[in-house]
Amino acid sequence: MANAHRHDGARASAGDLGFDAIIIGAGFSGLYQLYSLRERLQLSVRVLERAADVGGTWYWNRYPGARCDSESYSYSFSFSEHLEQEWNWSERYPAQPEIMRYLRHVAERFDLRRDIDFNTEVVSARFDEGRGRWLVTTACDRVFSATYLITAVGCLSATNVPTIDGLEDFRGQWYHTGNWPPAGVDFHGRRVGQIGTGSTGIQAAPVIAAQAAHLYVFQRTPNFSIPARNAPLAPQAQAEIKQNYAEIRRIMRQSTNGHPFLLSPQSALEVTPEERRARYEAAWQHGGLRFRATFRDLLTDRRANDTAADFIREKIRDIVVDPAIAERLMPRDHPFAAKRPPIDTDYFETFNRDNVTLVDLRTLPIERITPSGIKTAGAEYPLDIIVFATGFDAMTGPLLGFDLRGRGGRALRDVWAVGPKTYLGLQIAGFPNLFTITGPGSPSVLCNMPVPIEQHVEWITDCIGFMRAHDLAFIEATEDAMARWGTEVAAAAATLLPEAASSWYLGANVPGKPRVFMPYPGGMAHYRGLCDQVAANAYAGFRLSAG
Ligand code: N01
Repeated sequence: MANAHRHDGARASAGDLGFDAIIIGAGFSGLYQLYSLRERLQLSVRVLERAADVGGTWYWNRYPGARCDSESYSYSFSFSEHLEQEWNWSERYPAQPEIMRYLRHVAERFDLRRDIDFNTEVVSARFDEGRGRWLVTTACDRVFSATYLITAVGCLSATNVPTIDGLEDFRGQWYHTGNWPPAGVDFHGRRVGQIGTGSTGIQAAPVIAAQAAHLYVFQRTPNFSIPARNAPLAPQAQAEIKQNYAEIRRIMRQSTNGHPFLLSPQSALEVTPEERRARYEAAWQHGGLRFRATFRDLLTDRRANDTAADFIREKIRDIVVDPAIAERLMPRDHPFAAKRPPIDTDYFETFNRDNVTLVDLRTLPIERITPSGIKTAGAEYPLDIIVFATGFDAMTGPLLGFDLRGRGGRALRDVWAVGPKTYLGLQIAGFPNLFTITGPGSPSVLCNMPVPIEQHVEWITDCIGFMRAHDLAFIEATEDAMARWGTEVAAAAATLLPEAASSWYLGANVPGKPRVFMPYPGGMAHYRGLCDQVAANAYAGFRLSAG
């Protein structure tokens, strides 16, 4: 507790541990926010983290095949040139253990651990109007107080285990991919049922199939997927990346999604069919999320999108030997990339294996889980292990997972009863001095995550620096600004994105969750410009007061 009471101690009461800032979460965002507030503003900061180590989502998502879909060198911090130059990524896409090594390295290199409490789950945070401070309580009844509360809880950290009758009677083991046992799971000789074919399921299935006696993939919605084409990063490639980092980062900051490539300026409809096919083929061979950038209008024009969707369906038909299985794997109910597009290593190929069965839940849904397996409307599948690759209560789930209360004791759960409302995804009216890193209403999950994370952390740090320089005690989004921003997010979503009816972007994957398009789809570069303008304009849309 070396830093306790260093600054705001006088305002902390005897019964709590007082800091300038409390950060909840020690993933990418919590680590960088800690570093920024401590090193740039010399604040006293405490990070509260429920896991036993740093890592955030990567700590929990240890499932077989877990690997980042962003290219490794771009899925990294840009704030330290030394860090960039000293760290070597071994593969094109980093696997979960490598990302954990990286984040541990960051924590040690910048001496961050001394300000983090691990195994510390926040159960409530409320704004004490009398003292003008946040009071944060943990599961072990420790109470912290702080001037600023910053949530760094991630967008995909609240797991979604669907309610299926009979799960409690299942005699085998079951796991959710987002809360995977640290010791791993041995699938050898086991009959495994995997529910879910999102990015996670698409990564996990080939790895599980390689070990299991038999894998049953329970698919409700077929998904588009592009080959990742993962490979080791040769020393020469690593050296080139390091030499060109400044330029790579420049492109990432200019891009729509924070990736190291730009969207093509051309429409899919303005080239000949031969040219279009050649472009898609080249992107397919190159692999990865870049496929989505082949033409500028894949997310805005249904006819353009159809050309990409047709191409991918054709590939599925080519790869999967049994035409009936291929047909069942072909997505037809949503445009390509309207749901977050997965990238894969041998996903469609997996269905050519003798020990893999595709169970199509669209025609014969799951009826219940029995003591010995899963029963659909068509058959009963005997299983030893069930893997839930069923995703997350995304974006709002992590913020509503503890009792968060602002002015007048108003609970965030009530304020967001019909869907999340924020200003810029950074603040909520009625919750002074609370900042939500990559909150709903910011580009967040539509991007290569370290980019929106760094942008938010730097904006928040500048904002707090401004407040302290001008003797301002409180900052709070106005209701007006929040309403205007909500309208702007909805307007920017007027693309093909909301057409994916079951998408977690809309909250549609969690029964009863309000259907609101949650991330801001206006582009990362554009959003950064808006945030900069707001700051330059003395934080227009926020109410700043001296207390
Ligand atoms: O979750 P998802 P995810 N019965 O919600 C199915 C990021 N990520 O964990 O589509 C049967 O996408 C559901 O079916 P449907 C990435 O942003 C990143 O895969 O709702 N099925 C769907 O198939 C990603 O988008 C990386 O009909 C049920 C699946 O479960 C996000 O995390 C890797 C069901 C859930 O798919 C979430 O991906 C992995 C039920 N009751 C993930 N309930 C990297 O970059 C749900 N499903 C490494």
